[in-house]
Amino acid sequence: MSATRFSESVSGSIRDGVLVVIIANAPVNATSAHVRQGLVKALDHASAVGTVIGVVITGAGRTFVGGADIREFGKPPVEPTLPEVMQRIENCSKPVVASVNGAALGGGCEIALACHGRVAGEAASFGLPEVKLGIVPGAGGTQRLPRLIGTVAAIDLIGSGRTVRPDEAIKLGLVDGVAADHLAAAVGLVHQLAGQSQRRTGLLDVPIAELAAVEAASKKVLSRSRGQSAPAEAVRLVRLASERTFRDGLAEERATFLRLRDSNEAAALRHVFFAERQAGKVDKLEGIAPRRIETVGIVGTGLMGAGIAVAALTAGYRVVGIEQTEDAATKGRERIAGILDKAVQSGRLAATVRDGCLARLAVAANIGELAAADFVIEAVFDDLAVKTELFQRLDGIVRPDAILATNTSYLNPDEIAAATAHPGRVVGLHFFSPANIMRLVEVVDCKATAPDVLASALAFARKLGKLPVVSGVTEGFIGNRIFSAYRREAEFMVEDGAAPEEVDAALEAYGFPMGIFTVYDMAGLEIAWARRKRQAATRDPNARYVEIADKLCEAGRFGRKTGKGWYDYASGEKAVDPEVTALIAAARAAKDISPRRFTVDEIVDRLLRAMADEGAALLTEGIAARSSDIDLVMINGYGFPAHKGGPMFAAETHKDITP
Ligand code: T1G
Repeated sequence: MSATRFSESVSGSIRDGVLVVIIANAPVNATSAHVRQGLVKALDHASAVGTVIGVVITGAGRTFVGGADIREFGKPPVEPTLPEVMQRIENCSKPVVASVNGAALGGGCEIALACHGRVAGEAASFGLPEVKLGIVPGAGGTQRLPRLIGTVAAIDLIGSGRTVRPDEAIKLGLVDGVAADHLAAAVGLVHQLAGQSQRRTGLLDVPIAELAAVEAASKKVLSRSRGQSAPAEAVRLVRLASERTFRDGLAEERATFLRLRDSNEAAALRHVFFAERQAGKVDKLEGIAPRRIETVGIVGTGLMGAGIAVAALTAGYRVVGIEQTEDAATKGRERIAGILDKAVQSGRLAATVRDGCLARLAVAANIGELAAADFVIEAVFDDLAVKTELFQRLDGIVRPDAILATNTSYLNPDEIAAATAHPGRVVGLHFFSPANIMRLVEVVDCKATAPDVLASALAFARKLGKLPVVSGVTEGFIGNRIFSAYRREAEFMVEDGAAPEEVDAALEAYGFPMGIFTVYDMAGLEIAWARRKRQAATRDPNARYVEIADKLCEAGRFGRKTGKGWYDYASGEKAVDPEVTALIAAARAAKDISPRRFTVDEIVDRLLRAMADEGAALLTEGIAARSSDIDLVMINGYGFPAHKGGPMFAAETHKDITP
């Protein structure tokens, strides 16, 4: 049957007396203005044509509807608004059924909720992830979802922004059926509903829920919101659904959505959303195909190597781990198996997947086992001679087209590459520990790295589910270089009068999970101390240098692991240590510094400015390709609060930062 076009992205055709409406708005069928206009025209058409008994709405391609068009936010609204479309669907005199072929997210899920019935295909997923964008659902989601699945489940889904697959959706009552041929099932459901009074979601009563369960669900969402306002607003709106009329609830939801949409928090999270999709895009790699990778070699199966091995195994690769002795190899395999077992115990991994991973894992003491590897990552002690010697040995073992990746944090990978037979096949892959959990990987584009090797490293990182950010070669790459600047500025302020606990409190109030001195104590002070001692001979004598951290190390205060660092941990919790307070006072006196007070705003402004200035230098030097990459590194590797957008975004929008 020929299709009727209702707009550039919405068309329909008749199937068994049902108007099947297809939304085709690449890449994710976002509800752009022409989608909304097309849907209204299709509903008008269905209502006007007597032989049409009802409507099915479905999406073209892999997505049902990926949500409102985020790029339209902040622009003047174009009629019809999404809430108006939902009302037209829900109030349609003929049955409207959603045939959910893929992701139904945000406004996409709200379209499904406004329909009189919902059938999920096997590839369907449902979610209201608006809180991840700093907003709340704005087209009825907070008011319709609890009417279908209850208040507690709705608080969980909308407060967390997580998605559900068909099996959970049907259990929750979110869909009426799951079918491989969801379109045929949806047409069938229209026939079942035709001629009856429609089950309008908005007119359903919210099922009564136990207050204790509602409170517990609310508390769980709020405990994770760490400084963000959207999750709390989402919970408030869902709970309102059982307290106010549908009309009042919709009005309150819309007002809250519009207020949050224009907030700094939402702007920051939208920035992060688009930044993540830009990261890892490298112009010079246009048209460059990555090499085939099936077997991954990992030299060193300590904490870092084992984490990388688990990430590669769960991504489906075959992994050959290498250690120096049989005993170390056995321990390495046990370490990897232990991480996989923990993932199974926590429900994050199916036991069958774990078994498949172990079947694809070999850990040996014979480095010759790497002959078959397509991609080898070294995760050995961070020493230039050790890594260089290893790569020289690998030159004689692996195939010429195999890729060698160094996981160094601070060494210069160009020097490692230069010592090998094929520098073009060397690339940096700086994982963040634990490598099986942390999303961020800095992919280091060395001077000699061949384009297809860089493309292969990026493809490998993506297949691991990582967030790859390309960095040029500089000490500490993007993240650690900015972290060093951040640490220096914090220590300047401590030497000038701020207490470490004041700096940490200011950072935690801003949204960091932990302040820098607490992080320092967790990571261990000795690492930076070793680097400062290494750099002492070449340090600029005229540059300000704070010796307080050195004094702490000289006193054996290396942080939490030694029970003392910037704080004291005798009680098990961090506590201000009078010895440190005295040590800081002595350091100030030695430089005739009269301590002064710092406000919280000044502490935050100075640290944001230090990070942003270092980020600007990285852009000027061509180490970072774009400022949003720098934001992603600091958010995903160093705890910078995502709802502040990252240091570069915050510097641009933070009104009080001193120029
Ligand atoms: N608006 C505009 N562009 C979008 C978009 C959206 N909602 N979603 C994705 N894109 C772009 C993305 O920037 C990228 O562009 C391309 O599509 C492919 O994306 C009223 C107000 C749907 C699961 O939060 O989760 O509805 O880089 O790489 O891996 O209550 O995109 O190619 O130029 O992610 O296949 C709520 C966001 C919006 C879902 C597909 N919806 N999107 O993943 O592709 S607010 C969301 C996603 C809302 C209502 C409220 C994913 C996806 P480019 P991609 P993918």
